[in-house]
Amino acid sequence: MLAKRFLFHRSRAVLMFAMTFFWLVGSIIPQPANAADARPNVLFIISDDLNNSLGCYGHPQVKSPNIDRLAERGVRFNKAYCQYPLCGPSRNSMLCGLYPNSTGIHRNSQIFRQTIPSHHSMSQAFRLEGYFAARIGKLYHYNVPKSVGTNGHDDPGSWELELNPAGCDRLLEEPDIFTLRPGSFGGTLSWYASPREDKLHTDGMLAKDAQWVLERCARDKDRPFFLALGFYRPHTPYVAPKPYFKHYPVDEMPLIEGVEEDIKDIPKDGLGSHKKEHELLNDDLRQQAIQAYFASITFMDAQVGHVLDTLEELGLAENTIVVFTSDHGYHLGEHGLWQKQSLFEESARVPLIIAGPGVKDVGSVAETPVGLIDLYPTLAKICDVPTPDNLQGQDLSPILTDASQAARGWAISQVVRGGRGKGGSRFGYSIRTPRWRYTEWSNGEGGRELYDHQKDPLEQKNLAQGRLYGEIVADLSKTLNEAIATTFPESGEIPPIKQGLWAPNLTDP
Ligand SMILES: [Ca+2]
Ligand SMILES: [Ca+2]
Repeated sequence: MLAKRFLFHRSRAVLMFAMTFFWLVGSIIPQPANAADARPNVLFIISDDLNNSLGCYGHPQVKSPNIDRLAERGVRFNKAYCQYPLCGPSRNSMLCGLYPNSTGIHRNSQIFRQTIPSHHSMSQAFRLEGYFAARIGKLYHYNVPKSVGTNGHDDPGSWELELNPAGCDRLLEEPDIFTLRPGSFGGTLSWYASPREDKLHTDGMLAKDAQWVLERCARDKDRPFFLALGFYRPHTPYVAPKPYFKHYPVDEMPLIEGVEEDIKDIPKDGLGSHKKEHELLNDDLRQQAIQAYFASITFMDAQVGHVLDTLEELGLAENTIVVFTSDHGYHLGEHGLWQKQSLFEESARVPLIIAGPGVKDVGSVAETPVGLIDLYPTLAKICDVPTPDNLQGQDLSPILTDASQAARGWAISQVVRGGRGKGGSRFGYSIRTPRWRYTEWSNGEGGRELYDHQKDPLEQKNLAQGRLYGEIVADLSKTLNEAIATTFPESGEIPPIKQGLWAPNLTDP
């Protein structure tokens, strides 16, 4: 009861603070003389650690009716890729419109203000053009679940309003969560079917806060808004209300077969995201983990649904661009891997749907490879917002008019293996073209991988060593290395972390 009361008072306190803040901001910023700015609003929704296990992406089991209905009124990108399959580097890259080699952020718990402090982030560019920019939940990196309810590794310059809900999953239930590594919930496979209802969970509160902000935006149309919502599920711990687990009987959860044979042709760094603790899994635990991951997706989807309903009820849907995506994909046992940080399709690929103004090819599917890095130039283009000159993504708006249009023809993802210590860091890069995935570890010295998606969508057979494919490997290696060159800033140097530029640690409540 006490805990419940704490939750209630805490959320009330946050809302009251937010209301005061909202009012203050509104009174400081000069209002345009002529009311009603007609530029489109942006509702930017990102889910954390979500792979393409969604109904609209053809998953045979996962229920995601709300994201599916967004896809029906938008363009669904079937080959969208993150630039780095880890929260912090991916999000800094996406929100800066720069590759990780240009943000200088290759690890978690860092922010681009430590490397390129004067760069304008995406929402900052909108702010500078008079948009009201707000964030609810995780946009830049957060240590989940420890930093839930705090600002995480946020960039205050990106927003005018920041709300950090924390629900029962963070404040009450940790002692009940099953985890492979006792005491650890964020980096480790962990899950719990919660007896508490949606609205007490962080993502439920997040949807409520979003409705609250949208109601106020609908009342006062002087300024268009850029509202960014960062849902926490299905990131570990996979905590969701019990009813969502019932959709997914444990013994029907898909197990991956033939891993031992599959991994024989994969270079060592290709499997570098393997964690020792995953060896504790047996088939029963694997199926429980997958059940909880799927349940967390359906729970998050329901919260997205509440926000989309509100957008429609308030009459905002017509003039609001809605983006739905994730920061990277996720393994559920493919190649013996779990979670993220690999360069395989499951980890590099993300869902991406864009709906609303600027979308003319409604309900269609774009097959050309694109990246999260493309979102900044695309949204800025649709909303006529000027951007920094050094953005590295491409404008996808022609694809929103005609989904059969080709973009630049490839998307590139990277990871770093090894630490700062002995041996130093080793880079892995992977390029995805309409047909192929081609990967080089340490410029090829650490191995190469080639997969033919026309015949082998599960990337089972590494063709890079076969004589038959020598020419294709040479061609793709050339394309990859030309692509890598475009990921660096003009100086050619990865911007280093400068000490002292980012003092406050806002991550631990
Ligand atoms: Ca993530
Ligand atoms: Ca294989």
